[in-house]
Amino acid sequence: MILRQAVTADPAFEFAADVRAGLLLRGQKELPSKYLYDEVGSALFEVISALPEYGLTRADERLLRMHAAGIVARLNSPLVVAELGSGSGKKTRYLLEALDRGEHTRYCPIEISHAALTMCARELGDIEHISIVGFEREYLDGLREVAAHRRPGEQLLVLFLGSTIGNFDRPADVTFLRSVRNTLQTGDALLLGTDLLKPIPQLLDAYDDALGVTAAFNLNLLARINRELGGNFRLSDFEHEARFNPKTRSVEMHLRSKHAQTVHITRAGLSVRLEEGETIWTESSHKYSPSELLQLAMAAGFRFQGQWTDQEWPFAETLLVAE
Ligand code: AVJ
Repeated sequence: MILRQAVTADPAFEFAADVRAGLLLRGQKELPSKYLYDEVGSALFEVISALPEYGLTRADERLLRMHAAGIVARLNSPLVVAELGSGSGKKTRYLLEALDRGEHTRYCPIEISHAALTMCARELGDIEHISIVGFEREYLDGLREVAAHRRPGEQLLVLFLGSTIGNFDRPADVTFLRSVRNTLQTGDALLLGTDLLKPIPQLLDAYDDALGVTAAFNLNLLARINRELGGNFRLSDFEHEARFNPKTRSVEMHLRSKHAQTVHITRAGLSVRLEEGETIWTESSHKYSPSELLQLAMAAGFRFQGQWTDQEWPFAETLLVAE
């Protein structure tokens, strides 16, 4: 793999600033969900994907396995593939293998996690007609760079799988997709994987599994603050909570303070008081309906090209083309 790294500001400084801003909010305290994915968090998410309660990743993979040929048939060649948040790269294999059309294809995973990029290069490095160029960047920065290096006549396919879009609040999801659209040329494609609405008890189980892996995934955010920013959170003073918010149609993860306490975070220069029962909101996972997805895509400047859904665990892959 060729690796392109960004020359960015000190990441610990940014983490500290975001933690400070989120914990000093006057109403609901919050922490950005992107910080759930350090090395421990990424490994825990891999375990979550294997849990019986969490059908999301398996549905995504099943759809790509069953329909890779059908999806690829709707794309032009030559093609460059950019993936926003490659994760382990496992499910992308089906698409990349289906792209064997007698020519070489560049695959550009874009990830802020170095660990994930390495994992993905190891997982996909053996596919013969594919060359991997990894971008250790924020999504839009990486995508701009991929777009800047495309060759004339190449179609760009952006993969945004695993329902990561669900972590954006509405309407930030439209804003984000619009920014993606604006880095593309007319005729470029976006394959969007989204989790669909399903019965609430099933959703709550998926985000509060019997083994407690999701609880560990959530609590790890506090452990990470302790490790990287010199915090003194006692993890046993907090409990994991998953809630369904009907207004936003999202599952929210929170960390509930079991009693009144004050926490210090040295490298964020911060002392925070939490009341008994008060929560820190750490993630939202929005659930979509197929018709809402179409509206979202249209509002962002795409037109509908095809959709594949899973019946066992309602989930959709939607292929969109930039207008
Ligand atoms: C990786 C963002 C799709 O929101 O379902 C899993 C992360 N959070 N369990 C999701 C997650 C709690 C996951 N995504």
